[in-house]
Amino acid sequence: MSAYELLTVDNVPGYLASRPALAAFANPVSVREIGDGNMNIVFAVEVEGGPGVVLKQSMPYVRVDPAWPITPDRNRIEAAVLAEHGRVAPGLVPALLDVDHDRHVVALEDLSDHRVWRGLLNEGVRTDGVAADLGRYVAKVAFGTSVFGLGNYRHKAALAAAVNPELCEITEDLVFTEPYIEHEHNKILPATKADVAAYVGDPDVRTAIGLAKLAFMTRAEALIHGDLHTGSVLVRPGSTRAFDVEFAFYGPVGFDLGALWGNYVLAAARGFVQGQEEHARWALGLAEETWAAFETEFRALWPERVDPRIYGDGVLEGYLATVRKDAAVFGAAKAARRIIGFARVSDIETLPEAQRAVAIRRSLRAARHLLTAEPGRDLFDRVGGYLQADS
Ligand code: SR1
Ligand code: MG
Repeated sequence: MSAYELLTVDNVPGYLASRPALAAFANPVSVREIGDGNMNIVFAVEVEGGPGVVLKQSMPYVRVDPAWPITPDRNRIEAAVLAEHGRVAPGLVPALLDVDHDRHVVALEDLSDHRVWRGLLNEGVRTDGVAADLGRYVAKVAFGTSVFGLGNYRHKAALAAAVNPELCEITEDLVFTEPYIEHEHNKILPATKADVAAYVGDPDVRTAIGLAKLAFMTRAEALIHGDLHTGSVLVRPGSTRAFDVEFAFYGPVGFDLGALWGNYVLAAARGFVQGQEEHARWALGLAEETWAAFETEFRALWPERVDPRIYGDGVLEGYLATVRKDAAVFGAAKAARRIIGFARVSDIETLPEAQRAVAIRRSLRAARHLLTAEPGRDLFDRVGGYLQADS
């Protein structure tokens, strides 16, 4: 890989002037580094009298750990997936304004009037409609990029084009392996040592996680987002955008729903330990809200499937049941990795230590339930019970 220049606040104006598609932004009134994710650098560019632009650049390493090499090609994947998700789910991902394959930069529409959803959830803000928007987003992607929406040849071509082994390996390691072994990435509070040991040592948990990892690695259903936690969602009233699609690949649809479910569980765990019961209950209720919107949208798209000869209505029912079971299992895996392994979340990490320990203990019990229970309509009632009880 040849070396390339990284963007800085100082060189962004010159960079903008060098890109024909971005010339309108070449005289910014401000350039700010706003990236707070784990992987990339991000700049917000403000211009006089109109919307600005966001530049996101991938380095050949992980932003939060420069000793960890990783392909900057993730930026090409992000651009391709944004285009495809924008086609099947218009208005639910940021618009792509430019792609620079030499310097691994994507230019995205200015969404500075939006906020990252996780921050709002942490503040106890109620954001009506977002969970349902995301259910629709997952359904449109699940149908539109699948065999059902594309047919056999287009599905295979899309699958081949979206192979993303390095980013998938991060998920395979961080979500499905490291929390379940001794690993330097794991960080465990003294007060939760026994709880973590009970969770990761439970044979039923280990089997469910192993099978989930196999499903993640082999079940190429749709071009999923791949990292759809609440920090990957920008919101303002009336607008929801899923961003940061660099982990996208052809995988199981339940992984995206599970990512949301797992993060709703953590948001609710935070609310309950802080005594914000109403907010916590509302946060946990988002799980069925996302599911209902997903199911309704997927059912609405079903009549448009390319090949109804053998993909009859029984297949629809069976597939939806599979996706719901997957979402529960992946949701557990996604919640547990954030409280045992690398890449923690502010919902839990910003709690005082005593509350953090309680939230972790309860979340692990909730995760075990998600991993092992039948995912009936009472699934989150039971999860809510675990999030409020200490034994
Ligand atoms: C190297 S840190 C990787 C994590 O950050 C991203 O947000 C993903 O969640 C990934 O697991
Ligand atoms: Mg991200």
